[in-house]
Amino acid sequence: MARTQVAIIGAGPSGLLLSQLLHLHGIDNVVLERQSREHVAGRIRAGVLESGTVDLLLQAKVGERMLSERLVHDGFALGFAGSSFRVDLKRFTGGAVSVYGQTEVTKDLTDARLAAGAKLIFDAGDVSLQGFEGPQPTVRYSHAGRTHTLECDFIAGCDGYHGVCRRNIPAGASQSFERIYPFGWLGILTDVPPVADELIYSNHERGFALCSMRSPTRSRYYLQCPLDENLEQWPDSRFWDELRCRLPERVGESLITGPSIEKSIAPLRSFVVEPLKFGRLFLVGDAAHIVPPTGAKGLNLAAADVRVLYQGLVEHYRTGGTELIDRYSEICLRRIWKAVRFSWWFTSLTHKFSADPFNHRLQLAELDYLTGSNAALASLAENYVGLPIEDMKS
Ligand code: RFL
Ligand code: PHB
Repeated sequence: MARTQVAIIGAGPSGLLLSQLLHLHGIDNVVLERQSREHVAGRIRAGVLESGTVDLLLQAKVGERMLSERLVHDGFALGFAGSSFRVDLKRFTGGAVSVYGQTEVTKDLTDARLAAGAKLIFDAGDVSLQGFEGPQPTVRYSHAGRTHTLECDFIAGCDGYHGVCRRNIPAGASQSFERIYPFGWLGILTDVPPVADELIYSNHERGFALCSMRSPTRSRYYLQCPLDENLEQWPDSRFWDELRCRLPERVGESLITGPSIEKSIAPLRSFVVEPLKFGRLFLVGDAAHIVPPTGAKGLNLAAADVRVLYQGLVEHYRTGGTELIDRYSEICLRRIWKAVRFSWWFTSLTHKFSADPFNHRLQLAELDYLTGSNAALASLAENYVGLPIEDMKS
């Protein structure tokens, strides 16, 4: 039977980053991923990194390409009532965010792990967990037609919202909180220059739109759409017409269009499970919580969980202490709920929830208040760039 110190389920950003940080601290780990390497590399998701996430990637020694290719944004725009208002992140926080795709983060981490000879097993099927309530957990999985058992000290459930780890926590030992939004995001990726130098979050009576980017020549655009929509209903020409219509006129006029190279629909949800630790099983990232993408918090929250867990495990293997790993759930949940609140609020402010014009008027009033109040803008900016990293000592 094989043995490792930490068995990590899932090779998304949470699992790969945890694996890399543990490795740099001499802690042996194995990563089991259900999908192929190509599948994981092809997923287009997040685009905005908080500076705390950037720092953690640097600590993990995977930041070199990010530092040279990222776009540093010290502001973004809110579009509403036909015009556009710039939120000056630097003025209100002294900080900024980095635009660098999750695809690139995952690639940098995968390359680093494989170069270091990591035990990173793609196409691992039928992962199941045993014994994590006691001192000696095991993980079973199938790979290349054979069944394997891995003995370990701890299991990190980094397997996303649809993974198996969370479902292993016995009923009654955890509580989950969920809000499903009555719409999704239709996203396209396209090799045309972005419509503006910074992101634009646009509230429109036909629904929300977001202009984002991956580089000076690659744009990422999103439209709020009904949940039951399918991609065939959205040829590129319809997407561009609808996007142009939902942007402030001056912005829409300068939109450069081109063929999409990826198109997908994602549902929106808020979800939290409590606690995040059960015996020797830890839930990390999307396995434990989901936020709607409006605040760009999902990947950043996953990185924040990883920071707490790897430090706790390093402390444990150095001193035998369990103080930090015992408080993993409590420390992470404080940040998680604040991000859940912010993402819910930003979604509520910018999306169309009903045909009732009363709701739209309330949103416009709030946007008018927000953009006229330094206190409200400071609060938005502070949350957007990322709240301070938790003090783990108190
Ligand atoms: P992931 O990325 O879902 O990775 C989980 C991995 O586990 C594997 N897996 C299994 N492996 C083994 N056995 C099993 N039984 C398994 N079941 C699943 C999966 O194949 C996968 O490889 O979770 P992780 O690592 O926690 O990372 C979380 C982030 O991916 C997510 O929070 C972000 O993408 C959310 N998000 C954004 N976050 C940001 O911080 N900034 C953004 O700008 C941002 N934009 C977005 C987003 C998410 C979006 N979608 C598609 C929901 C934009 C969108 C459209
Ligand atoms: C993205 O570029 O994919 C992106 C940017 C900002 C968000 C969500 C997604 O809030």
